[in-house]
Amino acid sequence: MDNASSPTQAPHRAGFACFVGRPNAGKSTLTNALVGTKVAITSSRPQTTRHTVRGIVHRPDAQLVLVDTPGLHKPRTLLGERLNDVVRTTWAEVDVIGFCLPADQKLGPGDRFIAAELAKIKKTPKVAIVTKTDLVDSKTLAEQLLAVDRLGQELGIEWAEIIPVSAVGDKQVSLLSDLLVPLLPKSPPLYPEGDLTDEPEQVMVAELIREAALEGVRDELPHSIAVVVEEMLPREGRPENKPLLDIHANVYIERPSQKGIIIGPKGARLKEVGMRSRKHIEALLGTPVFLDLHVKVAKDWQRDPKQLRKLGF
Ligand SMILES: Nc1nc2c(ncn2[C@@H]2O[C@H](COP(=O)(O)OP(=O)(O)OP(=O)(O)O)[C@@H](O)[C@H]2O)c(=O)[nH]1
Ligand SMILES: [Mg+2]
Repeated sequence: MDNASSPTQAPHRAGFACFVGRPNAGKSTLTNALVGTKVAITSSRPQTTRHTVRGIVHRPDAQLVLVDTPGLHKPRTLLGERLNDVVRTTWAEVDVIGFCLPADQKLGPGDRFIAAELAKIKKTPKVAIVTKTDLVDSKTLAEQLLAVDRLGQELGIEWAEIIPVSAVGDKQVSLLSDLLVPLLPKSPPLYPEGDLTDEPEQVMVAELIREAALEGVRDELPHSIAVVVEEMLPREGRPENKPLLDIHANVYIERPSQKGIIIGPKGARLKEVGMRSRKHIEALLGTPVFLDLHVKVAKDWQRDPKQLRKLGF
């Protein structure tokens, strides 16, 4: 009898865990920390994630598929409504839900709203994850853990676990995966070994450009930015050992007045965005890249069903 079938060894498990929480709670950063690679873009602006991103954690005993979702919030646009729908559909389909609450902010109406929604889903185990613990002292953290426990009691949610983590400080991240695995069903792996995400390359590239474009912009502008990769083609006539990938992408904004901000004086900002994202894209694809960025206006795309469809929502 080989080891795999010995009765003392736990059966292999595989399944889906989704992270939910309000915008900026640290869901995508935690997803990346667990996977060990950047599969989801992150930023200090709320509502960075706009579609579900799957990150895959491979372990000898289990395959944990993390589904990072957009932050759930009060929708102000059609895009916002679409994002919230995506989140709700996702949590109906997963084996375990990880509810992310930042340690550095008192529980607010946004968290209560999500918790009340989660309370309606009876069958799925829920783990409360207090994120960003590196930002607070131990007293504040203890108070937050108690508050989360009380929130569960108030709403009739029985947390399978309450766990504090820091994705940036790498505290308790692997413990979190240890706690999630037993909540998954017994199953062989669902994805091939080595796959870290099922995101198409073109989407990953667009997201890396959007991440770079988000840096340093303020107010409403982050929400107005969308990126679409139009074409990715190997440059013809290059020697085999010196390939170059041409990437053409459009950066969309909502109003002509935003164009100047994105492009910057003499194109300096757009150039910076190109340089910064190109580094990440080259690391992702493992090949030198020529990145051609164009800024275009898609008028009020967040509210326009036709434009939303064109941009992939
Ligand atoms: N200090 C600290 N900062 C963190 C930690 N996790 C996330 N952050 C920061 O919090 C901000 C938001 O992180 P994200 O991972 O993008 O948050 P999110 O929940 O995915 O946000 P949305 O996609 O907008 O819903 C970023 O600036 C992160 O760097 C952490 O463990 N410690
Ligand atoms: Mg996110």
